[in-house]
Amino acid sequence: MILIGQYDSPFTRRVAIALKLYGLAFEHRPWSTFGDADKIAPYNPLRRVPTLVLDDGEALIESTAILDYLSNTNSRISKAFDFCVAAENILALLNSGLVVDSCAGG
Ligand SMILES: N[C@@H](CCC(=O)N[C@@H](CS)C(=O)NCC(=O)O)C(=O)O
Repeated sequence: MILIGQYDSPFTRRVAIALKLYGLAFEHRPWSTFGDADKIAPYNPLRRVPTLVLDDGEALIESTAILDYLSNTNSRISKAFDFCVAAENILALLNSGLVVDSCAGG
């Protein structure tokens, strides 16, 4: 796989982090959407990053869609991600005050 995009892009970073966590090997092409737009164009006509080029040549765009793809094709680790997302949602609910933590304050 080839990950196109510089790590100053938070969207590229989240894909790179997911690839690392999944233990997936990838080549990194730190191309800029400004200076390297012509290099990105053959893979993504929108010239945006991140773009993830799969081994069969198919190019995925939009970090959320890329993360979905990685999650769906790597089920063992995605369970850990699902757990983290669930934990984050619970914390967000507790922080919102909509749910009272019965353990808090004794
Ligand atoms: N919704 C997109 C956002 C990606 C994005 O905004 N990428 C910026 C770099 S951080 C980009 O490609 N900008 C160049 C452009 O839009 O032409 C995603 O999650 O992948």
